[in-house]
Amino acid sequence: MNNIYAIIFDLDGVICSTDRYHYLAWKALADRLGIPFDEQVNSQLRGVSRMESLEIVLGEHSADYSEEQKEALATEKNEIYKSYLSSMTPRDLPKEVRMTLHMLRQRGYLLAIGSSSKNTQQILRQLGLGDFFDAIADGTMITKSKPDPEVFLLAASMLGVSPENAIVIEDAESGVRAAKAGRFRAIGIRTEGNDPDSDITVKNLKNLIDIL
Ligand code: B16
Ligand code: MG
Repeated sequence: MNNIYAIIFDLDGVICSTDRYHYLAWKALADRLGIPFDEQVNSQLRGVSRMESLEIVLGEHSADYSEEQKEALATEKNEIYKSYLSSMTPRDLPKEVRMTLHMLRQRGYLLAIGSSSKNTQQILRQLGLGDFFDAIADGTMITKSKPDPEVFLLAASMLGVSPENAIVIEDAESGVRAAKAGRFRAIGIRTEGNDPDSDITVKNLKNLIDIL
């Protein structure tokens, strides 16, 4: 691809499968509250911040809880989520992800993370990627989460590149929309179908090697 110097990766669902842990943690909270929760609701939470996710999970029950109670519920979910994270090791980094990252680095691309997650640093450390990326923009540094482009624009400015010279890799609709809103090119990772908003859709991260 012409004029691409940097690649910004989403974390959850692209670099690692923490999306499963998010699902299990939200499910445990929803079950305790007696609120129905399934994979369909979970798919709406991809790329969305913790508090916005809670609103989606609570749905019509949102008005039953004060802001203070909602903070406590989000903390409860995060504690369950972190108990899953604590067992992650570098072995949880898929081989093709490791290989792709190293090949892209060898080809001279700047590599960054653009994630809504406030747990980004811990996840990267546990996967053995704590020092790997040239820049990390995450949920602790932004005020608006995806589909707002803030996190990707921040990653690009940390790298010192313009959006038109960077490409965003995303698994979530909200993330692809965020990339397009920031005027980045976007590659969607999908196991089924094409993402209508992304410029290209690939099934696996390793397919990037053939495209870039
Ligand atoms: P946390 P990404 C996102 O990560 C997840 O996809 C989303 O499900 C989660 O609610 C959000 O991070 C916030 O995560 O509770 O750890 O701060 O896909 O942007 O890497
Ligand atoms: Mg994601």
